[in-house]
Amino acid sequence: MAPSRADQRPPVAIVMGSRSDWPTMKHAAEVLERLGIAYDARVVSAHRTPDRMYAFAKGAAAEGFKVIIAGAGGAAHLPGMIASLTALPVLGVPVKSKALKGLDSLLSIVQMPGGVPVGTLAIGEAGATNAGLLAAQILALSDGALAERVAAMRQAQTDGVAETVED
Ligand code: RP5
Repeated sequence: MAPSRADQRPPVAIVMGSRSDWPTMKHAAEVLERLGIAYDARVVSAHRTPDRMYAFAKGAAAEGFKVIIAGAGGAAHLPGMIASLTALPVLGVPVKSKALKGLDSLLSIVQMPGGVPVGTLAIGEAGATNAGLLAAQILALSDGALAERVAAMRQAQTDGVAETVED
């Protein structure tokens, strides 16, 4: 769970409530790596390490982060609590929980009160992948070279969809 590149201040923070969330959240990291975007991945729990969560959220902008991807499962308060403490865009990933298959995570993250937004993605790996891509698209608004890499990735995805159903 080390930063992907040490040669620059990472613009993206990937935070998660538990190490058990990493198999899901690594899909966000993989997209960022493919696009050459540095990130920092940390375990920050709203419930088990609230002081760490507060310090991270309050200091995130000063650390140089531009976008925060926050994943959690169950009573998934981490993305919303971070969003309450920073003006950086927060993308929330509902991690698939054992008991309720992530529906609890989704509802905990998506039902924010008006005025404190969390951009909520799909449950599980697809949500993490899209969080990474959405973070890239946000950063690409002010980075033309990155915008070209994002466009190339999307085009490769389109090109990879066969129209026929047989090999
Ligand atoms: C949440 O509780 C975490 O985000 C994780 O999805 C879930 C279970 O955590 P562990 O008990 O596996 O550490 O806070």
